[in-house]
Amino acid sequence: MADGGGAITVKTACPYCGVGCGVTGAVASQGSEGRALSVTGDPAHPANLGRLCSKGTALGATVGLQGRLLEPTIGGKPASWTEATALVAKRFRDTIAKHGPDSVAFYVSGQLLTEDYYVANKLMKGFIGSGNIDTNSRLCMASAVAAHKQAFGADLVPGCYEDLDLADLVVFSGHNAAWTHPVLFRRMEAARARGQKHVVIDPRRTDTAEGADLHLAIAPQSDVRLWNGLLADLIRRGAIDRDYIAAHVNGFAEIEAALAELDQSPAAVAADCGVALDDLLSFYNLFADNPKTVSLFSMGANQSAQGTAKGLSILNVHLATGRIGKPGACPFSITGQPNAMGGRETGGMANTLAGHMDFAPADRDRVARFWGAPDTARAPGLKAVEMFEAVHAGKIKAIWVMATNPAVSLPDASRVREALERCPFVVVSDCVDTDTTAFADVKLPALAWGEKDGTVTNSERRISRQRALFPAPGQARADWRIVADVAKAMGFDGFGWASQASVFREWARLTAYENQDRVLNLSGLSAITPEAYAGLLPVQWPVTTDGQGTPRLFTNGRFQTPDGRARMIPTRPRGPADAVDAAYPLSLNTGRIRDQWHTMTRTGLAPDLCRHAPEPFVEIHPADAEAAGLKDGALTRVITVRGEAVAVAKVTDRQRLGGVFMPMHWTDAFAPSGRSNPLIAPNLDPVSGQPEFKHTPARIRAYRETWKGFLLTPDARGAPVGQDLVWRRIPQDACQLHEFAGRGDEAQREAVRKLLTKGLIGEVVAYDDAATGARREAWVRDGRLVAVLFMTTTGRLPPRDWLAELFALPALDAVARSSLLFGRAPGAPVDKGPLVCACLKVGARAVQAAIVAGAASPDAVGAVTGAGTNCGSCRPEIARMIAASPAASPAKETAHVVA
Ligand SMILES: Nc1nc2c(c(=O)[nH]1)N[C@H]1C(S)=C(S)[C@@H](COP(=O)(O)OP(=O)(O)OC[C@H]3O[C@@H](n4cnc5c(=O)[nH]c(N)nc54)[C@H](O)[C@@H]3O)O[C@H]1N2
Ligand SMILES: Nc1nc2c(c(=O)[nH]1)N[C@H]1C(S)=C(S)[C@@H](COP(=O)(O)OP(=O)(O)OC[C@H]3O[C@@H](n4cnc5c(=O)[nH]c(N)nc54)[C@H](O)[C@@H]3O)O[C@H]1N2
Ligand code: SF4
Ligand SMILES: [Mo]
Repeated sequence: MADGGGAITVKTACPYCGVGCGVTGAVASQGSEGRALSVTGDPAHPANLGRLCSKGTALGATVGLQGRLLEPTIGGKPASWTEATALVAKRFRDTIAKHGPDSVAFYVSGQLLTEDYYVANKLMKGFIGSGNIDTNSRLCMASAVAAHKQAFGADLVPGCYEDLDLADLVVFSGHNAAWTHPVLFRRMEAARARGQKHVVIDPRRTDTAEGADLHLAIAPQSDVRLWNGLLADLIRRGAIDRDYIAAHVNGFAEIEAALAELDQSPAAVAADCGVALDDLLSFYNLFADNPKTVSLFSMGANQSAQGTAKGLSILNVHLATGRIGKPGACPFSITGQPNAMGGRETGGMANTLAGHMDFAPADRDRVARFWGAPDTARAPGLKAVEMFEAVHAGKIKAIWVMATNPAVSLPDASRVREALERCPFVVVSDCVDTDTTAFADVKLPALAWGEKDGTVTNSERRISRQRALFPAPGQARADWRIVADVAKAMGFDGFGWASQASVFREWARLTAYENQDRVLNLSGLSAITPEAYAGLLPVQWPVTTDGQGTPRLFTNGRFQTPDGRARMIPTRPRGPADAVDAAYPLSLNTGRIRDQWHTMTRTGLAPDLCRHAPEPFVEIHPADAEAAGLKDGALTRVITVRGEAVAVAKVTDRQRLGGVFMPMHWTDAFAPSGRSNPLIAPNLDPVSGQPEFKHTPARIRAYRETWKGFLLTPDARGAPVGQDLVWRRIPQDACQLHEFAGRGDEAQREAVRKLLTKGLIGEVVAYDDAATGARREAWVRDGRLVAVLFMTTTGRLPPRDWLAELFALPALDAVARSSLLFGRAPGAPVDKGPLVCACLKVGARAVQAAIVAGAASPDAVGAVTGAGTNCGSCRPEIARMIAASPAASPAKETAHVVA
């Protein structure tokens, strides 16, 4: 539709987290003028009611075409679609003919649309006849899926977002919602202002924990003990719902017997979980007193070698108290990716077939009949980590990776890279070059957000439309179509859809096909017309009458088991897969930061999203830092049996003693030595196959650089080849900041300097002081700044903001020129500090100044600076800065983290 000003506005959905916010995009320009897009939250979308977080707000900065894959390539050389499709089809066909269907695999992603997922799964499981298609949701949701299936009979999420408004108590289990599901968190903060209580279970004091009524900083991996202890306590108090259990739940006697194997006294549980008895009792009291409880669980629960047990322990408590299927009461596994749910529905996981049907003969035959595919797989395929192990072992000889970056995001990432290197045939569909496309024999250019068109399902089972805002750039194509073309070229029938609407219709028909008792049923959409599909409003499945969704499941106490009753499954606490020891005494935990999305292929394009946490860091408890001789801000080696990374120490008591935390986001493009995943042990939950990303034994040491420096250039540069450096790239508004540090002598410094300055053209101003090891150089051409290089051995470097901003000027003025080598103009402000508010670009220094001037609440700081007034995800941090600030002395956080 076009508004009065002529801009085209389109309603679509955010491509990031599983909240699934509705977005209204207004395209201001496209084509040869470059793309300009402004986005706002869609007030009519039930998931967000108009709100967006910092990442959603910055979507406009990520739609440029720079760096996009715009044509297929074979062996690095441009190819036509006809050639690329024929080659992929031939190599897969030949491999299958020679080695059987299980010698090939697809590794797909929760960032595909439902239509893409459906087509990829139909090709692999239905027509190639192998179960070898798995999704990155294996790293994310697999444990919750397994728990749901065991307890409810199918992968069903009972609740909806409205329950988060209605609950009196919300428990966050391994869930840093303030950063990872910010729009939902704001909604719960509003409920909290009305009296809702929040309990956070997380070894770290996250921003979610900071403002909560109670934070249980449990020992890593002690969740099962905590939840089982809660169940035992509720039984002791008589606070369980015996009528509900009698009518709707099996297995309670077995649970009681299993609980009796251990001392369930609060004192014993508190000791095992490493929390104060009073805190434990506060939690148990809150739980007993508030029937309207929602227990959110996320990666702190799922990403564990006992992830399924953690999920089941939470479900058990809700089943025993009948807190399920009721307004304001449910266990709630929250999804990470925008379409993790769609993948679980269509069969993106190796152990399910499609439409919540598995490999039981009756299910399998039904799906095979529906597809007209007699060769449909009869057994599950390999799960993600096992899949790449099979590639490494040479059992899988051709793999197609779509919409995920396994060279960065899988555990034991160096081994994954080895596997990709060895694999005879690697196909990667992506929108940009990544650490994974570096291994591709064939690269296929996919449509990106803003171009693709189809459906996604969010955490509350709500199906929303993603719609195109821009025409397809270059030769990029929809993922479903790329796969369908390969299927046709392999000689298979049943892939001839004219549009995504017809793919969706077929998918909806499958969910309804011979459906006696499957809750996942889209029969109300199975005859949807292209026009209705185009205008489809957000709706929660099951949808059995046209246009009418289902907010809550299990409202009648019936589950999808043969007897309709839920199953309580006993769980037993145990330690992490690998215990810490004298050599590796710390537990390495990993996860997310507020403003980056996974491997940074999109959020890394938005300078504003790169300034809250500009470079890899490791959070360390003050006592552990002291023991290792590490100061806040020091470059730190984090070492495990598998690998090593270097990150900036953040010394903080928000981290539990004995543990360290690293974000997962950095890649070769941004900080090759700051990647977390080469360190991670590939220990798996035996039931779900999900890796234990939250625990690997580790040790820390000072990096002890002997020199460091930074380079500012308009273009992005990689680390100089052949040098042992810690290298980080941090995008700025008008240039790229490269920070580096080394341990070599003068010869290394000189070698690095030569490599960095090679090819720079312009008038050079330089300053060199052998005594202090200082080297400062600037290049100016036609009055414009071309590059700036600062190096030092003494540890002091000037601030970066002023220099970085000079790259925006069409010409340097005299003051700027004469101040270049000081790194700062007389009277120019020092750095803004890390960006606290990414939405309104407010730095730590401005927030600090407002606090010093008397702003005593996040609202007051917001009134003065604007910080926190858009998405609000920085409000916990502002509150912390207020609390930490004796108004007179500037707090530590204002120091530039890379100084
Ligand atoms: N900003 C941002 N938001 C995102 C994403 C992103 O990349 N960036 N990704 C999206 C995706 S795909 C996902 S899966 C979600 C994940 O969302 P979250 O699960 O909230 O994110 P994480 O930071 O991975 O982990 C959550 C917490 O688990 C804690 N934890 C570690 N070990 C344990 C333990 O043994 N027990 C308990 N109880 N807690 C533990 C960690 O300390 C961490 O604070 O976020 C989604 N949203
Ligand atoms: N250490 C550690 N590792 C982790 C985790 C952790 O907590 N700790 N969390 C895990 C979890 S929960 C997750 S979900 C994974 C995420 O890990 P990944 O899936 O590897 O991360 P992304 O960066 O989201 O990768 C998505 C890729 O798809 C591309 N892309 C985007 N849209 C499209 C599209 O429409 N089509 C195609 N073909 N490509 C597209 C992007 O450019 C990008 O390269 O990481 C896991 N890894
Ligand atoms: S909370 Fe943020 S990242 Fe998640 S869907 Fe909404 S705008 Fe996107
Ligand atoms: Mo995830």
